Amino acid sequence: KGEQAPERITMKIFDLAKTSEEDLDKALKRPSQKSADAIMKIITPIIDDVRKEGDKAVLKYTHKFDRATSLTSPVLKAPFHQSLMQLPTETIKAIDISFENIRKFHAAQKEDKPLQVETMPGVVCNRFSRPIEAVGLYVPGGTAVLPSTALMLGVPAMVAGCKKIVIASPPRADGSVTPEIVYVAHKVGAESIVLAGGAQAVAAMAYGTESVSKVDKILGPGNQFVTAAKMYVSNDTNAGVGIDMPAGPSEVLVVADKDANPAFVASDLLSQAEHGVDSQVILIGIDLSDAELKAIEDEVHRQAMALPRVDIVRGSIAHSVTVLVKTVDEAMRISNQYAPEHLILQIKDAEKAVEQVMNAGSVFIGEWTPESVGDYSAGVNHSLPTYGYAKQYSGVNLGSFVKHITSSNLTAQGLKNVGEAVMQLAKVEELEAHRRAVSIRLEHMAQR
Ligand code: HSO
Ligand code: ZN
Repeated sequence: KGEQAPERITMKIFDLAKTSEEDLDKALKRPSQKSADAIMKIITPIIDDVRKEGDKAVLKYTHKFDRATSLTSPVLKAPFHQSLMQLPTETIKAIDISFENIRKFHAAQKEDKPLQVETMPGVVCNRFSRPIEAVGLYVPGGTAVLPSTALMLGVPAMVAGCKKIVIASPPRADGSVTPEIVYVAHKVGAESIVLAGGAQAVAAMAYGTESVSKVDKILGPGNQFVTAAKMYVSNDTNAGVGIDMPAGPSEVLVVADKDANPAFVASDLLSQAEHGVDSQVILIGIDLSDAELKAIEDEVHRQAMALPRVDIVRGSIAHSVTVLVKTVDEAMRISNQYAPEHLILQIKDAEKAVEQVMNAGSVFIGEWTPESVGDYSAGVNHSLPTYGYAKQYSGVNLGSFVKHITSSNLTAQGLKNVGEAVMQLAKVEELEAHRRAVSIRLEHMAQR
């Protein structure tokens, strides 16, 4: 009796022409998450505990959840000792190249001069930006260490000029931090590394503890507990902390036509599928013959079987789908409806199709642009809206680390020009003091 052949790793297929709008919606639904209530019940006591007990509570949870029982302080303060960032030269080189590309792209997003508009003669409106003073960057641990996330959050924070950069990441069981993360923290000028993960890390940065600095904004992806904790603290006016966006499992949507290389297409699908069992990957095939579709499917199975994380891939492929369409327009309509975190266009005239992109976190154009280049080194950010939030959120960018402040500056003539409108509206709203703040000045002018 021979060994049983492994179950084929393949995505469910839907033909747009034979699928109702409703069934398509169902097929493209993201895998459901644990109920928000259940998660809140778990994290609320943890957050309360950290707020009241500070370091002691943070350590307690780190000992428990990360099994780092030898840890005696939840914080590593800069300057970080050289011995904590010992890395092979090729790793240093890779981080340095990526750092520089990410720095360049985010530095170009700086608005070097304030925006100024004279809306009426003598009425000048300005907008300028200032860095958020203290930011907390959450770098997930979990099934993979992600120093690239430290780069994607730390570099723009540094470029924006944030005074205090705090990085939080769950420690390894021996209580140490991954040297790659320490090296990135050092490069971006981080003030400290909080050796904690989950809701306890978020709470520590939101409220501050004896040794963890309180921050003004918390950014970064994380599991459902981290996301829920970010939501919780951002709703607590006592914390006075902002967040970037709700984060969900990673996802990619690949649009491929007849000319696409099946091996490339499969490799892109799998590079997202390996993130976690809750990840989702979507293939939209444009006008593919049975043989062309089969070539992609064969590649998905063959390449998946050779991956170290094949078990995770099995999980994510189980709720991933292929949708067959006839035209680019159909493909783009579905993509916009799905609003993928990553959109890969492996089609002829890919650049032209970009004009039709309405909802997506980041787009990868043409066959030589795998998503991995954006995950690590091209310069674009990989901290992106998932779960359909690309409909209303941008990915992390320089703007995520600054506030925009407006100012107005009127001359006497300017106040004469706009004053009447102000007084009228103040009257409508029955706010007499507002009206008088203008009239008192106009009268003063008339008396001179
Ligand atoms: N694709 C992930 C980011 C990442 N990939 C980190 C590798 N490391 C979510 O956008
Ligand atoms: Zn990735």
